Amino acid sequence: MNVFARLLCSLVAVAHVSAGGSTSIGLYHLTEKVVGRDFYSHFNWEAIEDPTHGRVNYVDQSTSIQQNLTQATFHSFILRADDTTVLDPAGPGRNSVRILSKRNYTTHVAVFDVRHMPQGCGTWPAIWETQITDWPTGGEIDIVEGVNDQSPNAATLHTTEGCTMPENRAETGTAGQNDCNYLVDSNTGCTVSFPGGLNYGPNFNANGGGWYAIERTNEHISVWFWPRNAWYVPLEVRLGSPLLTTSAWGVPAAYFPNTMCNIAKFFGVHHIVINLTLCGDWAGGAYPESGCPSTCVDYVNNNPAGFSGAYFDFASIRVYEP
Ligand SMILES: *[C@@H]1O[C@H](CO)[C@@H](O)[C@H](O)[C@H]1NC(C)=O
Ligand SMILES: *[C@@H]1O[C@H](CO)[C@@H](O)[C@H](O)[C@H]1NC(C)=O
Ligand SMILES: CC(=O)N[C@H]1CO[C@H](CO)[C@@H](O)[C@@H]1O
Repeated sequence: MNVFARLLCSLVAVAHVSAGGSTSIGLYHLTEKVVGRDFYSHFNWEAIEDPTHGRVNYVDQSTSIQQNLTQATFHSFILRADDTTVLDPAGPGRNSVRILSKRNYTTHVAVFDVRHMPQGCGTWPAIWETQITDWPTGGEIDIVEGVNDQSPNAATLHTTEGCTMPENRAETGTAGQNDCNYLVDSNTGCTVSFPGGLNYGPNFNANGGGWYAIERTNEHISVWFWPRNAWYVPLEVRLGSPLLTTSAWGVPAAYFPNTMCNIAKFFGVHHIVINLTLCGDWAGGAYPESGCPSTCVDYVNNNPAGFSGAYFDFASIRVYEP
């Protein structure tokens, strides 16, 4: 039996146990696989005003293709900021891309196989999920997010009032604020910093990236990260298996249980969003302490070459549903 067949057998065995016995060993099926050119049909390009006031100009799909801001091959999808243009300070910001999944999800697992993430002063990349309308009603789940190359990655929930996280919970990361209410401390959210040095920015990239995974159910929201060369990457994740359970994935980096937060109430029908903004509320606000030169907006305007590493390279996104 090859490794795949063995894996399927063990998953089927788990499914039988769960059907006969206790409730929550969820079995998920692959319902969406996004590789290379699939990104063009599975996502909408959002040429919108940056809601976080960044020094960016989000372009539409044809512009992004024409300017090489997105590029697809059989096994890769690149999404980048412009790295050739010196900007007119009075004109629009640096061209970049924000994409929104056409499909929507409630209970699901999503696995993001990322080879490279945007790096450089002023960058604020994010992979996240939200309801399209009425934010913060419907909630927001940030899976990958950071600014100005500052490690580590943080996973964060943002909600309306009434969703908080217990002090002690089963996660390997370090919790910051535990109130997810967007009105507390200027929308800090309930946030968890990931352990280890390979989950964000230049070190993530130098290591060949890795996998981020989210599981959302009505009982909990969990986020994991595995560096590219880690021995403990679950086989289903490494192989992109058509079936999986998260039961053997170990303690997540970030764990958000429903004990003090009615997840079904605070989180709506979500879409995946991938965006790359520059400066703005967070990256701009944190810029002076980042060790980066000049001011954020001046740096973005005048240093196109500083953005040559400001790109995502996705090997795949796989979404699984019950
Ligand atoms: C886009 O990339 C192609 C192939 O690498 C190149 O020939 C072309 O000049 C690039 N276009 C722009 C606008 O950079
Ligand atoms: C979610 O997607 C389904 C299937 O495409 C669609 O019928 C439904 O209207 C969507 N729901 C929301 C809230 O966007
Ligand atoms: C400009 C833009 O789309 N910004 C969004 C990028 O991602 C974060 C999530 O971490 C959102 O909060 C921003 O609104």
